[in-house]
Amino acid sequence: MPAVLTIATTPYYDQKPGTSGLRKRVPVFRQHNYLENFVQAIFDSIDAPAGATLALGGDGRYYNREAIQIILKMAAANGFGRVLVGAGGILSTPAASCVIRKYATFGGIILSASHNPGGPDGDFGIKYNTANGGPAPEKITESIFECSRQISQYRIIDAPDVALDSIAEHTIGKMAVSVIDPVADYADLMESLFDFSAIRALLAGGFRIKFDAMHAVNGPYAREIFINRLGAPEDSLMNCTPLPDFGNGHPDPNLTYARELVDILYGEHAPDFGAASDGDGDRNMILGRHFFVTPSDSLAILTANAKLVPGYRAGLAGVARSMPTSAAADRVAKELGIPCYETPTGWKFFGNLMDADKVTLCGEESFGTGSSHIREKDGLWAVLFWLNIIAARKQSVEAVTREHWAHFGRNVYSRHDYEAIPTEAANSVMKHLKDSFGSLPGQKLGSYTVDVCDDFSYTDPVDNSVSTGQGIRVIFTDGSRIVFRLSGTGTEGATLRVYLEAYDPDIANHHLDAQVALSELIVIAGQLSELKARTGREQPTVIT
Ligand code: G16
Repeated sequence: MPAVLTIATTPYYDQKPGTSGLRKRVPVFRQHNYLENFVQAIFDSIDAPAGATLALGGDGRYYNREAIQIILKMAAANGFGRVLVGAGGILSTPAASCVIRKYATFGGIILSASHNPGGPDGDFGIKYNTANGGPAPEKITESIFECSRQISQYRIIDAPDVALDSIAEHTIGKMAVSVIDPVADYADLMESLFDFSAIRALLAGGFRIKFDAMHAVNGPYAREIFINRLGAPEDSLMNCTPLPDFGNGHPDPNLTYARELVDILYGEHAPDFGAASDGDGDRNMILGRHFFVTPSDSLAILTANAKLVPGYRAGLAGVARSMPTSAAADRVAKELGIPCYETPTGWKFFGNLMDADKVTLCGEESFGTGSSHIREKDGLWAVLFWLNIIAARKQSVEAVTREHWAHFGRNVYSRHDYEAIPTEAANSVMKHLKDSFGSLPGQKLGSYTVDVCDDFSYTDPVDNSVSTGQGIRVIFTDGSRIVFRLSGTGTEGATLRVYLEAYDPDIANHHLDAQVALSELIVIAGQLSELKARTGREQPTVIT
């Protein structure tokens, strides 16, 4: 039996999990004992019973394989009885959530920095998900952080690496390691929710799709679902070979970073439908021919059309969106007579609502949509949901969206990101805004009048936990909003996000480009925040 080693270590004081786990540059993770400290802090916090089962996998980015081996040996030394690990160390984030739930594991560790670039100088990340399949709630992430600050030793088994490339059973010490097919369970779950025969008929009838996996984890999942199970032709896929550095790309499915796909969908002879997903497969972008669907609208449209999808035909318990996400879904919920919840940014806030059967669908402006089938957002699920709607309605993406706006009005929406600005400059913008709270209400700014402004806080309706400081809202009397928030997922300086939303019921304006329709609010946001003067930035880095 290989020896269990107890290794002395000293804390790093920067292991505070952000919006979704600990994300740092690879060189940071490769510091002496850095990963080991954090993994031991997870094990010390979660109090798993001896013999418990853990799920483990990652998005295949640089350092994934090394990290998986370390975690396996540490899990064995910390008393786990079995680890289910995806072959090659691969599990997309939604597939990991699916595996945790299907096999009722105690929890899971997911290795990913999501949409952030990878490679030797790129980003790496690690997060812990609980037995419901969702990201650990704040009380666990805070306890992990506390443990990481006090750590003095970690446990690891002195054993050779496990062969991960084929499906097999192994052991490390007394612990079993089951190398599982990373795709099959997830693909089966998708097939159980959507009308695959209707989608197959749509594709066979000449409806052309293009799915861009951005050289990230969803490549093999897309191949199994679109090609093998739905019969799509091979040229429906692009960038579907996962690479540890994502082909030097930035695997974030938006109009800036998924440019190659956007150019195809806006080019001549464009396919009917385009979609992309991110590094770990949980985000999605939906495009029609020469048409972009904002994630906020996407949530609203899925909610309005859920009855067309077998898995949701019985109706929705409710819907939830993060605070900066537009209120388009609220209008649908009102018409359907179901509740709509507004949570802070971060998928972890939806978990309690789903576990308590208060909501079925959830979404965020940050290209995340999902449902209670798992406890993570789910990129391919959103793509299949759209294809199912199109197969049932026999309309284009654009026609579905325009009909939606004609019925509910349009919540014109955009997000402007100012990435990698100095932290002090970003904090000074936020402080300046908070200092103006007293004087803003009632002020007339162009054609808008400020109604209320606040720093969003949320009381979870299930466990009554309170989360404060979740973003500054300036809400106008007509319901239009500007939200200012600092990202919790960046790894360099600070990223300031400015979210802009204006409601327009008038169909005569629905053809307008969002930047044009929002131009007055964009100017007001600049004036209110003094952003240019305080950060020196003239333009956003990314507009979505
Ligand atoms: C994560 C969270 C999302 C959140 C997003 C953006 O996504 O899971 O809930 O909306 O970050 O967060 P922020 O605005 O703080 O950067 P992912 O895809 O990175 O895991």
